[in-house]
Amino acid sequence: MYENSRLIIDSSNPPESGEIIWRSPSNIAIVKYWGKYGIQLPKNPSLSLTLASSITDTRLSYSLKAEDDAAISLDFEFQGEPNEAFAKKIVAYLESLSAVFPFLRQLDLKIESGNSFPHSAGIASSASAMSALALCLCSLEDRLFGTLQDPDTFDKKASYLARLGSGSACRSIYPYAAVWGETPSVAGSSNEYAVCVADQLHETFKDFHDDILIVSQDEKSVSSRDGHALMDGNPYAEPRYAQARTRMGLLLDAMKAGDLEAFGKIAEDEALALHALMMTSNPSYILMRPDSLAIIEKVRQYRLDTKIPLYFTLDAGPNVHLLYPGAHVQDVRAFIEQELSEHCDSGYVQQDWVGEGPEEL
Ligand code: 2P0
Repeated sequence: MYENSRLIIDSSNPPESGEIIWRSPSNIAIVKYWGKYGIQLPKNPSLSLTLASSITDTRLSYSLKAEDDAAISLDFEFQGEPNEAFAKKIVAYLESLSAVFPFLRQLDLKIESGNSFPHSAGIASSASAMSALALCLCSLEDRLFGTLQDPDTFDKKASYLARLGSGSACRSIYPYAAVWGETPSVAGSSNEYAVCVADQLHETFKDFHDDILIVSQDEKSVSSRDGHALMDGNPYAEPRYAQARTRMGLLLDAMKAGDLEAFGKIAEDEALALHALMMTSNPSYILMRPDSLAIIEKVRQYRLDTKIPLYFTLDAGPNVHLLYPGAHVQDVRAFIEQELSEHCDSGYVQQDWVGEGPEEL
């Protein structure tokens, strides 16, 4: 879609060396992406809230290679240290983009990346990391060729590139909320990239919290990549995709109206549907832990007792995300401290909230 053989540096007019830094957040899906085809193309549309405190900072430094060769030249550091495993993945990713960014082979690149949260905590680090890298690459293209001056064009390309790295990353490009995947509910929606739906949100969802209860920091028994692949043999796959399409319309209606009850019901139903799909895969697997269930039961009881609109969602892991409007932050934080942190690994809670999206530093 974005192949462009003209993006080649004219070596008779070499660019100066430079660096680009982007800070990009994670996101939490409310309607979930689970099941894909091709290169991270989704089987159903998804909607996420863009987070603020769970972020990756990525610095891309570049200079023209002294000697022309066709290899990707990359020096990579994660949290201040070389990381071979990540470096390999990033080289493979950059190689896969050679028709989109042919100039990458002309440069010596250094990428330094770091997260605001522990890498292994099960917070979607691929979303913040891949979106930050995609944004750096788009800024580099624009700096070298001036081809991405229009902000919408820039964001769309960054979202497309982030998706090629990790599906859910394409939603992190935008403030407040994004929709990825074709849906009649959002004009211009696409399977190739996400679009921003901030202008469709009731104000409630712009001052909205997501406190992430870290139940376990152990590595997951089944990766998201393998989990997506298992959807291909899942007997519930087709009804699930239809369910997600229906819920997308209902969720957008609820979020436009500021209907927290309808929003919360869809959020919880989606979380449990995601984990039901894992349990009904072949082989089946369970990523929730007993503490995840204990938290869910306490949240539902707390809502009944207090009428405070506190809801949960889950990512592909045991951690529980608590969703609630900013007006209730004091009550909910006290509840977490008194009742829920005992279910967390070393009492660890990552406080997060809906934010304004990535920024160039
Ligand atoms: C989501 N998740 O919508 C869903 C819900 C987790 C649960 O997308 O293979 O890291 O890179 O496309 O995006 C996690 O999977 O998978 C995910 P790839 P990704 O956020």
